[in-house]
Amino acid sequence: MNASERSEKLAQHNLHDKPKGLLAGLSQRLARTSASIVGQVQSLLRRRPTLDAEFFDELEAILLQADVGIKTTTRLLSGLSRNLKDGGQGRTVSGDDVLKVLKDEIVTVLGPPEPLGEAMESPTVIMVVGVNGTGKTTTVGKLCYRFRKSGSQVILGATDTFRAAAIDQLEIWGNRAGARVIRHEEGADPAAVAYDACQAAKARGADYVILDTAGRLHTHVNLMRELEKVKRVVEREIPGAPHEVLLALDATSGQNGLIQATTFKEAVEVSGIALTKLDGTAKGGVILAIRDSLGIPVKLIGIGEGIEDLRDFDPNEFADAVFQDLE
Ligand SMILES: Nc1nc2c(ncn2[C@@H]2O[C@H](COP(=O)(O)OP(=O)(O)O)[C@@H](O)[C@H]2O)c(=O)[nH]1
Ligand SMILES: [Mg+2]
Repeated sequence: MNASERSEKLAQHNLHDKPKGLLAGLSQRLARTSASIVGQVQSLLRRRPTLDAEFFDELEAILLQADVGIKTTTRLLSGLSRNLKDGGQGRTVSGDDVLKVLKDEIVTVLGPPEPLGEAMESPTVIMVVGVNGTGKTTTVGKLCYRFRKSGSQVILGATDTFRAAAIDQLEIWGNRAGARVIRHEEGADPAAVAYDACQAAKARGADYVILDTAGRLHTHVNLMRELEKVKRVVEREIPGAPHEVLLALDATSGQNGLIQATTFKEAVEVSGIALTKLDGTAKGGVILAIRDSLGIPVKLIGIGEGIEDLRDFDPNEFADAVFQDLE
């Protein structure tokens, strides 16, 4: 292959395969959410092409089913009727118009993308918190891999010392991604692990420290106290840290997840949400409820169990993937 062939191939790859491939990949992972919102609205439009009160009642039910939540659903419905001119009552509009307006309203509710917090001076410290099984360790592993791929040095802290298996699980991710894991024995003080992780990062000039925390303790109060203590140690050891407190929320947990978010938000000032398992759920509408009712931005989305199945959350890209049939 000569130089011009090579550059043509590269251009084709960049122009066509890559962006389309990425979006297609995301659409595929969000297919269940797409079916539960766009698919259902399309079928409603076939049954009720007139935007009467019954139409809006049924639309409300569809959005609530997809876990959009009552507050956000109300906001979407009023945006929709406002934008479909005469209040939408009794008018026949094209189904594509309705879907386009709904998509725009969704993008508006989601707001602009919010990047992960970064330190002015390395290391950046990221704490990942959340209840058991929400995907904390997996998210730590994926994030670590992403940073490693861009050439950064990462230290992982096994601050979930509640079970030995949790420490081993993090070690496996560390090995896969190529990062050192700071670990103590089962039952050790998590704040001591956090301290050592910060020291190791400073000594080695690492770019990132990611702390995997516990999700279960004997009591909820103990868990919150433990997280607060870890946070205090990090604050003391590294100026400006933690630069990000990410709450791992399972997208399939619905309104329950929102209640969890509130308690973590109070204890450790959650700065962003990693919404996991979006690939397995028809209830991805919860992403709208989170933004509108908690005021915490979703920064990352988990779309599979693999090491590369993590994306920055970009509201436009998300809406494009959910509404892909419209393009
Ligand atoms: N399908 C899917 N599974 C996920 C995702 N994130 C995590 N999981 C799975 O959820 C389970 C619990 O994850 P884990 O990281 O151990 O949760 P933790 O207890 O919060 O640390 C594991 O089986 C993961 O493979 C995701 O984005 N998509
Ligand atoms: Mg874990």
